[in-house]
Amino acid sequence: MKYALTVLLIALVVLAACGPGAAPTPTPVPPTPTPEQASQATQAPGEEEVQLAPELNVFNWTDYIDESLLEQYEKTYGVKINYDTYASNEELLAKLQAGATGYDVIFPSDYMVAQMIELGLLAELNLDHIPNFQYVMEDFKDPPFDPGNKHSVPYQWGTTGLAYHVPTFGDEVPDSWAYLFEPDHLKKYADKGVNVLDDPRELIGAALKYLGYSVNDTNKDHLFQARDLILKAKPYWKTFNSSDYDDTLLIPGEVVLSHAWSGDAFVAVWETYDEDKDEAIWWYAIPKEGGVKWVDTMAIPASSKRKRTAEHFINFLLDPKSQAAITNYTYYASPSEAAKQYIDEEILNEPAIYPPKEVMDKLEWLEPVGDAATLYDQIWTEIKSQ
Ligand code: SPD
Repeated sequence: MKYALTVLLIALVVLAACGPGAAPTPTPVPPTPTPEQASQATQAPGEEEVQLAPELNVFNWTDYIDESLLEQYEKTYGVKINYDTYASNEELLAKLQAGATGYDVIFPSDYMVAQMIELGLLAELNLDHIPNFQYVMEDFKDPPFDPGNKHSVPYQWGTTGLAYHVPTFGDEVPDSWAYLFEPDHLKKYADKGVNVLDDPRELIGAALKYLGYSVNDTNKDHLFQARDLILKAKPYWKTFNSSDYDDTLLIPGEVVLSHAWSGDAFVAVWETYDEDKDEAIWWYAIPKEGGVKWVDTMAIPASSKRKRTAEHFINFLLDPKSQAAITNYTYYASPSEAAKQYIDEEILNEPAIYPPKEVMDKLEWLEPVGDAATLYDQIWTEIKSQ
């Protein structure tokens, strides 16, 4: 009984303390500043003042920028760039879907932009914050994969074809996907090494194109034919590599033929050029059946907390001089018209880098394949596991 009375007394005291007259005065807690609010306003001479975050996390394809640009940005604007790389669109998507929330600027390709928009993974851009967009060629504005450039602006573009070791092929130009898929061709040089891109849409797309279908085909029978073609050729291939094949396979001569993106192929062309004989050791061919043309873009993940700084950095990379520096380093083509004046003449005039219209017309952009994506995934798993 004594115990019950004590409990009652304590309860009454507590209730009284919580009553309206005794409410504790809350101490005001200031809202946590976003990284941009926490920063200082920064500007370069002649530029509008912008509130920039102290750091920016950038996630790009491997070997896809002249890194002196990163230093230049850091020095001019006082923003530290944390730079990380990936080797395929699928790797980028998997990271974002697994909940990686730290990235502020990413570089998805055309079809992946559409896929990411649908999944709600991209932030909307304010193009007023990206004035260098005005220099982008009309052909690269308002693309079907992102109408109105609401979520992306172009970074660099190129084609996919075959890089080949000229001394091995002599006068023969491997100008057909048959060189990558037909055992009769492969038998002649497979012992010297053949590499294919470790990229599902690119490899399945090339096989589809060789079979006379679209690189975006979703027909099950056609896709199984492409799978069978790949599985027959696979024993002749040495490597699946799309991250550093130019430096580790082409330049040191570890392979003599490679499924390749134009710029990576030209890194090998220029790095191995025989100055004395004025002869190329590596060259690049776009197969006569056609294939893939692509554009990689700059976008901001929906989860970014530094959107204004990300737009500022994207604008910096779209500056005509930055674009030219990137092209002069990567050998990929720039979508910036105004960059042309700063791009090396030999790059600008190289038809294998800036192909003429009749070649471009034979190539297709990769597009999202909708529900067939699951079938592409299954086929890719089968290809990689056999
Ligand atoms: N080393 C940089 C390669 C970037 C290539 N992106 C190509 C995407 C084509 N689907």
